[in-house]
Amino acid sequence: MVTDYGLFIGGKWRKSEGKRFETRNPATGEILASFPAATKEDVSAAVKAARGVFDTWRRTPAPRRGDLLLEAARLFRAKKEELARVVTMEMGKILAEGRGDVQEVIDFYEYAAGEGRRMFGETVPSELPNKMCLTMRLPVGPVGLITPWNFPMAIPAWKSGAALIAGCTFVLKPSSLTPLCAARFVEVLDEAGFPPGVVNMLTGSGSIVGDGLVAHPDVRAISFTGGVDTGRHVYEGAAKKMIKVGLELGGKNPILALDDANLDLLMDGVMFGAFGTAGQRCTATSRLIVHQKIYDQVVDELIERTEKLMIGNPLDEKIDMGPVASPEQEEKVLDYIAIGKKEGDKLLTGGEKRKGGTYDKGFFIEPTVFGLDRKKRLAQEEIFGPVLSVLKAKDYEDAVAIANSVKYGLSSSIYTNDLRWAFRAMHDLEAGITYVNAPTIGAEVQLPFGGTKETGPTDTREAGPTALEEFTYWKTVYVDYSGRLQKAQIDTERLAQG
Ligand code: UN1
Repeated sequence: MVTDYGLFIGGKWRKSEGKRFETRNPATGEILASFPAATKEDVSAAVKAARGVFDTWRRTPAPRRGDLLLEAARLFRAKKEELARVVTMEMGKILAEGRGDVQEVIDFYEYAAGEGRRMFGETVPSELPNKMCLTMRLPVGPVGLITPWNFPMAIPAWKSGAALIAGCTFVLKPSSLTPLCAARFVEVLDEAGFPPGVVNMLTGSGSIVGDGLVAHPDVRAISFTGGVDTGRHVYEGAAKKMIKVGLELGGKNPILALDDANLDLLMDGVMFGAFGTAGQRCTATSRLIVHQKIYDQVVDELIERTEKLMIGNPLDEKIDMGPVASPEQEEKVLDYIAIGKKEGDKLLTGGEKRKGGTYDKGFFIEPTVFGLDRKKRLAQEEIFGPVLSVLKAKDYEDAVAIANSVKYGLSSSIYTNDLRWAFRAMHDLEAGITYVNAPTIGAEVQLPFGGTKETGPTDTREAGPTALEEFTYWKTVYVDYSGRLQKAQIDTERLAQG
């Protein structure tokens, strides 16, 4: 049965005048649900609802806001299996990863709830007597959250959990490939008991809903995860209004394999990093940079392991890798594979769309490995699919130079047993995250997540204690209890003279 969803505005599912669209299972082609493409009027209504309740929500004590987040986390835990299946059916990641997606929601909501009892500011001495100073965080206002399809519950949770605990109300605009995940996510928040208007969701296009949120005068921050071009567009729009913006825009994440690495550990990490979620993570390992001494051995092992991966319907627990998420994704990845073949990059394994039988119903691409030169397009551009490039490095310095030769800087990794290289890599790799002896994926919610270079501005970080920065501003307070006018900088001179 296909559910016809509405838009979630002011605590109710509402009808829209907008055209409807459907969401499908990328493994089977089955239609899962239908949604309206919100109109400009819907955007105004959702922001109005978020603005209307903002003062009540910001005045709700943060620990009490935290209670609601904890209640949501409890409900997510109770529904974990059911929601994981929705993630797998709508997005195509294997069930174990669907469960991981929902677990990340639980983890972050629990973590963010605790922030409600911290959210520390500082007390600072004044230069004048009987006067003190302090700093505190205040919520910026209603915010817009624009989320991608690859972590269709976890990323809405990172953004909304931080916004809610900070005291912001929000309008979520999920990717049009995964509106069902977002709707199920929002249903849980509704059940947890957030006051009407605190949580709102609009499905629809980037040009109407996304741009509409960015431009709306009452939306006071935007958090966006997605591609660089859209991110730049969001950044420009946000600059016009002088609002906060958090951007997380992808990566070309390397694993550096030094000649002393534990090869089994390395191979386990590479397989998970490159082909987990069919390579559709911002943090996916898309380059393997190998020391020349172990290059041939690593390539042989890589081909052997890649060819053993089972591709198929991700609901089947035996399957290692599901489909890519949509026909557009499939076309993009196959185009990159064609570029690789044309530019003379050495195709080591894979490189084809899987055909025949049930494969014809979905978007299945073989896990693919190319051996190539650092300057080639496949070694530079984000592919967002199951395509790994292997590059040969002369030594540590050369490996770092290759790693840093791209425009992105999200995640990175080094496999070595030599502390000297491990510690140097922490400083040398231009990336927001560096793993030692672990692949480029697998970030935990209690730590900052984000990148450098064109992955996004470095002043915001999702997750961890830094998550609050996206949705709050600092208020500085001076309290003068001397009972007379004291002049900073001016009276100070008199005081110094005694
Ligand atoms: C993303 O791909 O945008 O670190 C997020 C990881 C996940 C989150 C990825 N926990 O791979």
